[in-house]
Amino acid sequence: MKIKLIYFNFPFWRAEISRISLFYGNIPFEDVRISSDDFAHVKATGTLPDGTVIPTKALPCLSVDGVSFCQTGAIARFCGKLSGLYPNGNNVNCALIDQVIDICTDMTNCISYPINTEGEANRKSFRESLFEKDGKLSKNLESLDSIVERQNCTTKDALFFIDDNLSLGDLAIWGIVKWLKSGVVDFIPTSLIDNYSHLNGIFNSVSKISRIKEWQDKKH
Ligand SMILES: N[C@@H](CCC(=O)N[C@@H](CS)C(=O)NCC(=O)O)C(=O)O
Repeated sequence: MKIKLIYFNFPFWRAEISRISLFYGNIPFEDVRISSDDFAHVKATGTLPDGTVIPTKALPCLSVDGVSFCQTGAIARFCGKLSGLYPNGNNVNCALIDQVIDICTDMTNCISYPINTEGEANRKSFRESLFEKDGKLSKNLESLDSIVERQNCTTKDALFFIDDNLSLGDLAIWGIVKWLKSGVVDFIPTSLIDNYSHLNGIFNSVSKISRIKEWQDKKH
């Protein structure tokens, strides 16, 4: 099977969940990182300059033996099935993981500036509204934190979302927490995520895994 994972050259969770899943599972893949010129070509034609189809003209995109598909969740599940990080046969655990990926997607979408939000002051007040008491980001973080808490893993040494084992659910949470801690999201304080102890528990457990450290040493 010839797998190409196409994204930009940065470690955002939408791509990292699948890149790391394949790396963790020792599944060979081409880690394609495109330039802004290549992305302009995608926007204009729906393909990369080498002809690879990008069906939604947005990334990530996975090409498997010449068949391309987009959407973070679909790609992550495909990669997770290959690498053993998405359950095979336990539909409840699959749905629990899907729920996490969908919340991470909602969170990512809610942070994007709405059309016509121009100027520093408007952008600042938009982003600040997200983490007020009932702001969209706060609500998503609270939901995710309580979902992890309900999984009842908090007394274990290492905190993983499903059955004491690493899964796509952990990689999604790790990626989102890393992003919010990194300071790259304008007007969202990096300390915000400190309020969510269960999410930090997962983040710390995943960060300690040697294969994850190896990936970061190589690629970040
Ligand atoms: N629904 C898609 C959204 C993908 C998306 O918005 N990707 C961003 C990069 S993180 C992108 O390609 N933005 C450029 C654009 O849409 O023009 C998913 O879940 O993967």
